[in-house]
Amino acid sequence: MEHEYYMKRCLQLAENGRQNAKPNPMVGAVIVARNRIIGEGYHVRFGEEHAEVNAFASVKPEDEMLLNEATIYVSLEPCSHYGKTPPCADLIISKGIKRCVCGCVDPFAKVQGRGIQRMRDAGIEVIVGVMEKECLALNHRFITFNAKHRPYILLKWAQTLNGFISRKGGPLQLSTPKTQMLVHQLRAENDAILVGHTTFLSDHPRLDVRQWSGQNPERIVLSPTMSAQNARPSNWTVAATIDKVIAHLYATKKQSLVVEGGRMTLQAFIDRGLWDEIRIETAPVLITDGVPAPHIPSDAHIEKIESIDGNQIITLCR
Ligand code: AOF
Ligand code: ZN
Repeated sequence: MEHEYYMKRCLQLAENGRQNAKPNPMVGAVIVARNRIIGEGYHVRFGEEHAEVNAFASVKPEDEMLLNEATIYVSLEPCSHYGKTPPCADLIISKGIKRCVCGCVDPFAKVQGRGIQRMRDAGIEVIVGVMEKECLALNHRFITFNAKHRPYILLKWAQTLNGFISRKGGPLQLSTPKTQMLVHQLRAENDAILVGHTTFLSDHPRLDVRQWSGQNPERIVLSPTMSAQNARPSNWTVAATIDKVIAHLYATKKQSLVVEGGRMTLQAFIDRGLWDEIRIETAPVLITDGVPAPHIPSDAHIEKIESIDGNQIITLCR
């Protein structure tokens, strides 16, 4: 319980890095001695100090003598490599810390348990996996990218109550102004976005973030026939197969991909098992005929159900 209490504080602190830490993970750290927090910090910005460094910097001079009886809580395993900053595991060892409680292992190839091992070798008691699910979820894009060597993939579609995603040959407005704005927020949070060429040609989607602040994701149209020259607007990426898209995104360090349709494209991702999350918006609308929604994969489970402006948003995970 005590561990969970302080780990919750780490998660709260980590959250402050949401805008600026990426592509690094959001990380929070708390130093505790004699049932009191004597230092805390988070990873503020990519390229700058890690959470642990900021936590140690916040310890008051009069509390420094408590470090050798202190526990440091970190939402992610302390790093063991020289990146833009020196290894946090070494810093923790040099400060004489007694115990380290980590939320989860860092799957980044240069770390992967080496930070934990290095602290154990130095005689520090290390506990791993406190609030692990929450710590992994906080950085789901970073974690998936490093653990699975591909971007985190979110499939999303909107459907009628009777399961159609569009009319045959005609538009169908299912999102509400608010859910539409949330789609723009989602785009701003992700690195790339993809549609199939039928959707691209019929809907002329902009797939930008005009209703939210932030950067547009890389926009990709999946097409076996289209060339980069006839893709308009021209700043889209054109790709012939799904595997090439995934390899391209991994090589260019894009940690996440949103697939916005249409049916064939979504189904192709599902059939290949290439998905981490599926978000379905169901509007209380009935039509008689249309394009049916993709099949929900059998290993999906319901993570969350929300109701926004009368539409139901169901999030599925595996
Ligand atoms: C930590 N604490 O607060 C964070 C960690 O290039 P660098 O030096 O910033 O290192 C980036 C890597 O360090 C990143 O990929 C991840 O493995 C780890 N992030 N580690 O000990 C932190 N943000
Ligand atoms: Zn570090």
